Amino acid sequence: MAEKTAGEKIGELRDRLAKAQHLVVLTGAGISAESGVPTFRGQDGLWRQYRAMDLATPEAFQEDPKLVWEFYNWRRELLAPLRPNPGHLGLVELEKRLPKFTLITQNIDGLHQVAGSRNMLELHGNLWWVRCTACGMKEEDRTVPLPVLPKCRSCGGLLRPHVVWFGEMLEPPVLNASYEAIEQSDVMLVIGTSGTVQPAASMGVLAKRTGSLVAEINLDPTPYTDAYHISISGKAGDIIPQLVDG
Ligand code: BV8
Ligand code: ZN
Repeated sequence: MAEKTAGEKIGELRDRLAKAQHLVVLTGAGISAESGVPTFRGQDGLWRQYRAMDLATPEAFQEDPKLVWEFYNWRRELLAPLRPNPGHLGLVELEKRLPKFTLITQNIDGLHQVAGSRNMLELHGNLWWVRCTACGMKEEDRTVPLPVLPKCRSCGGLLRPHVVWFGEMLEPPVLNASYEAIEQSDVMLVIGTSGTVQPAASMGVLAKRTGSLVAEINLDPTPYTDAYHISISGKAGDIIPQLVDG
């Protein structure tokens, strides 16, 4: 049978979404690319001569907190002026129209919140939040740049970015809520993620196993593309608005 055109696949998915009872959406760096946020693994995923993966670890912070904070301050300065794009906004529209909607994001850029998404889970934390390494106090702080080694205002301890580093556990309540939503969903969209970081990467196939229709939207194929029911190749900012019925 001839491969369906992107237009046919978009039409089919739009019709299915219009009837969805509980839509779950997993997003990755690709949905923020059109807002100007460098993706994690794209060529722009580098900083000075470091790879983001080498700095986003507890070991790197232990070894050189100043360097790691310079990396995060660089990202905060880069992201501060950036705005949501039609992809983020299309998800806000879908959330308004559907009986139940859960957004699970790997992104730490906070653009989904700015766009107006409500029911959302941040698997990997948020770049605009800090957490005290001594007393655990956590709060949003959009100061740009933060002092190089920011201190907790209640105990004076060293602050760290409130993000999940490689090798760190995701927060159990966030992970459990994600699995619950996935099991209850009847449709799941997997948007702009390369499917390389666990446990997020396996969430699409979990949804499929628990009976959801799973569709991927990505510029490129990913290791999970063949496992999904529908895979649409293209830009999130172009495709998502076409999925909002009428
Ligand atoms: C955990 C916050 C378990 C920080 C992030 C070996 C050694 C060590 C660890 C591991 C290992 N093997 C597996 C692991 C586990 C590790 C992991 O998966 N590593 C991989 C890389 C091998 N995972 C972890 O460590 C996780 N924790 O497993 O703990 C555990 C158990 C017991 C005890 C202790 C621990 C924690 C993972 C969280 C890491 N933190 N971010 C920060 O950002 O500074 S992850 C980071 O990658 C970002 O959050 C990002 O979102 C995420 C995933 O990347 P993507 O979002 O997919 O982005 P990417 O650039 O890769 O892809 C972009 C995609 O978009 C591409 O496909 C592209 O084609 C597409 N695209 C581009 N433009 C567009 C587009 N699509 C549509 N439209 C466009 N316009
Ligand atoms: Zn403190």
